[in-house]
Amino acid sequence: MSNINNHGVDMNNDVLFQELNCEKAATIQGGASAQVFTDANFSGLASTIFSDDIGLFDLNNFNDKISSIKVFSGQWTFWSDANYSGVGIILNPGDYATIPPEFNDVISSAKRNIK
Ligand SMILES: [Ca+2]
Ligand SMILES: [Ca+2]
Repeated sequence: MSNINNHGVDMNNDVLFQELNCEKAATIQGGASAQVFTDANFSGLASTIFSDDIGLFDLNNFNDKISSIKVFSGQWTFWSDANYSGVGIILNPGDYATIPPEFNDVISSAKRNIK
């Protein structure tokens, strides 16, 4: 009887610990998954992505203007055309002060492949 109870307490502690870790990670990133910039070196206008996909970067006319990218979490594909079509570049978490010339000022959509 007491063994069963102890096991239950341990499992609850594990779950609580995991939830706290997720909360902490979300606080550090502000819940954002990526950030895009109209100029190289994270300058110009910035737009923060909080969702898992952007069918078209139409907000503030980011379409065909993105020149640098920060990926905070997951693996993303940034596409040259709207709705995840055209040519794609796969980016893992990291800071990309510049992107390959063939993707500069052409990105129109993005989707997170892996969370
Ligand atoms: Ca640009
Ligand atoms: Ca485009």
